[in-house]
Amino acid sequence: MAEYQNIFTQVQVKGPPELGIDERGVLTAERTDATRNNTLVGRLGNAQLGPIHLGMFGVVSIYLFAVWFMIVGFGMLQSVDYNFAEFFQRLFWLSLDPPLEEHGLSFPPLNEGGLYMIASMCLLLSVLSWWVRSYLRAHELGMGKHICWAFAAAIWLFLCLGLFRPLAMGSWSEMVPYGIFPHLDWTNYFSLNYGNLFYNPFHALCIAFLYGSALLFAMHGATILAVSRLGGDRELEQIYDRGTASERAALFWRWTMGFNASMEGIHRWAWWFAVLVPITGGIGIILTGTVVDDWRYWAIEHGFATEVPYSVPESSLIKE
Ligand code: 07D
Repeated sequence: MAEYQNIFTQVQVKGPPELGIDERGVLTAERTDATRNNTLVGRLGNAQLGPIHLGMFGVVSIYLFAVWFMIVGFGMLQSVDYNFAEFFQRLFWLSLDPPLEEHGLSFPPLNEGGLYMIASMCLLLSVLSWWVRSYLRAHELGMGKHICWAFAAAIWLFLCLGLFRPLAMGSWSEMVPYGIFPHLDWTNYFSLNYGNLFYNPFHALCIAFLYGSALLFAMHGATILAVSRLGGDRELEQIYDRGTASERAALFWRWTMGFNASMEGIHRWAWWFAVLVPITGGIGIILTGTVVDDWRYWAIEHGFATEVPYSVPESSLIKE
């Protein structure tokens, strides 16, 4: 059998399904027992689909997500007078909107944001249930909890946008509308309303970590692929017994930039960069409208922006 395999040459072994461990011997009942093999899926990852573990939190999460989805759908349908043709035609423009400003933090009538609030509670509980599920599944497998803490960082940003900032601003109307283009418009409006979010240093940090994550991912992915011919994709073995793959990969980076991350450390770099995207983002959102009303003026006050927006040559100025 070929030793070196890649996405194009991969040998897909088909045998009895691998059902996974069950250390406590009680939980297999909560997993589906149906498994399938799919060659196409096998080209992208593991060819075996399933078994999937649902458990109580999985069921709760999927159920509440479906309720959120249905409420948003019905809200949108109502906004076009239950006309299905118009619903599909204008789907990307439709939305279920947060309560009106006058309701502050009280519970509004159903058609003035009440429905939106019920949907939001379902979404929140659904996301939290999924988090618990990610924790419990990792625990069951004796894994570290890195995935669920990273997910928690994303939930932090989600909560900053939908719960903490609206609470701090004293109004549920600050929440984000559910709709494709309306949420984009909300984002744009948010930036314009608070003096251009680009001047918010936490938005800047958030972007730096986002782009940094992409760069690290590309560097790491490319490095491992480049040495997989020498077994570099067996990352664990390479950590405790650095073979020629790891040595070369490390040397490549020392040659090109004088420094190399370790085989283990690169994953910590990646984890922190990714996790810092929503952490810094959430801080930036919470500060907006609460501590800082206009980020551009804030930047001028703190000496890293000037009154004149752009430095343009005299000759290009339009003369009256
Ligand atoms: C949103 C939270 C976690 C999500 C969870 C999921 C479900 C439901 C539903 C599938 C993503 C729960 C929900 C399961 C799903 C279905 C049906 C994570 C989220 C738990 N920006 N900007 C960022 C750039 C500008 C603005 C972040 C770039 C303009 C606002 C990021 C540019 C304006 C906010 C980023 C740019 C503006 C942001 C998001 C360039 C006006 C935020 C990071 C090049 C358009 C958010 C501090 C992320 C933030 C945010 C990038 C420009 C406004 C780094 C590259 C100037 C209002 N912007 N932005 O991971 O954190 O989000 O800001 O122009 O709130 Mg920005």
